[in-house]
Amino acid sequence: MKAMRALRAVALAAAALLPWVPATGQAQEWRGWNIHAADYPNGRGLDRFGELVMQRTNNRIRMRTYHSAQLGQQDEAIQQMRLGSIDFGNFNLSPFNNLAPSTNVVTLPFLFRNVAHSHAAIDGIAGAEIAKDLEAIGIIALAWYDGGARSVYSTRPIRTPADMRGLKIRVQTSDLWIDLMRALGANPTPLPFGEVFTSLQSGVIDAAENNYPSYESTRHFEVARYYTTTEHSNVPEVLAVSQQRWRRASEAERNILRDAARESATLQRQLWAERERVSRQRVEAAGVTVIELTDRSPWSALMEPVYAKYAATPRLSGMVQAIRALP
Ligand code: GTR
Repeated sequence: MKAMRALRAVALAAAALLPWVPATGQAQEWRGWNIHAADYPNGRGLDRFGELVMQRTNNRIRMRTYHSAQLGQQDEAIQQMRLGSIDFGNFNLSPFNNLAPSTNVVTLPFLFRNVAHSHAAIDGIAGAEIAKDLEAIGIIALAWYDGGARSVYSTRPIRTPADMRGLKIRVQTSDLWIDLMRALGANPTPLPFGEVFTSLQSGVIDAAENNYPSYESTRHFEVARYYTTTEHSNVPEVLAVSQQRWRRASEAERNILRDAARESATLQRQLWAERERVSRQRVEAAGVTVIELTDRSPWSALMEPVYAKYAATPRLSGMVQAIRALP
């Protein structure tokens, strides 16, 4: 009897410890989050990441990505990653703005000169700082996806900053985004991505802002027929795993995860460039009016307060300077 009880106690103690034991031999199931459809460049990147990890761990880590926001909207998914109930995912960096200070820097309007400049920043100095801030909130950044140039789209034509006055525009959940739109005279409303279509349709909002692929894949273009190439932000995206999983991974598994993430980012970036072209063609073919801006200086001139507020500390203003100094 005594022996049995002792055995049971040992078994219970072992079971309590189980989640913390590096599971070298036994298979694990990892759940991945994706806001977009499976055939979107980011969905293809995540699926590649999963395949590579499964192959290289001989299926010891089984990766399953839930596409199309099946596991919830972005802000919830970030919380779930922090708690460890979602194991990996691809996130835009703006929903981290209120949680991880350095992500504000790469959200700042008109910071990047072009795509190559944004890649140089996020693959270098900016990425290193952001990875530190994300780790502090329980998220391990492994690679950076292209987030594309974001522009304003609306139910009415927008040609100058004056046209933004009073415009009810959807933004991501981020104080920076609220201040950015206020600096343009607009009336920003934070809403989940999945609610933008119906909110445009019902008139809760008049406008939103995103890159061509998101504007097209969500069919927002059917209800907001004017796309103005403000290209006001080029905020990158992260491919990340939860710290809970990371802590338990062996060094060999971490290397596999890092390499697979980088390879998936290379694929995502290639597919991204192509998808931007295709999405633009699709919305134009569907009769959208694209308003091309050639001079964005009247827009960027209004952004001073946003820089003053969100790049205020020496660390963040130093990042801005270092990014600007990149060739
Ligand atoms: C997309 C991005 C999503 C999400 C969305 C949004 O460009 O890929 O992760 O952030 O924008 O505006 O909510």
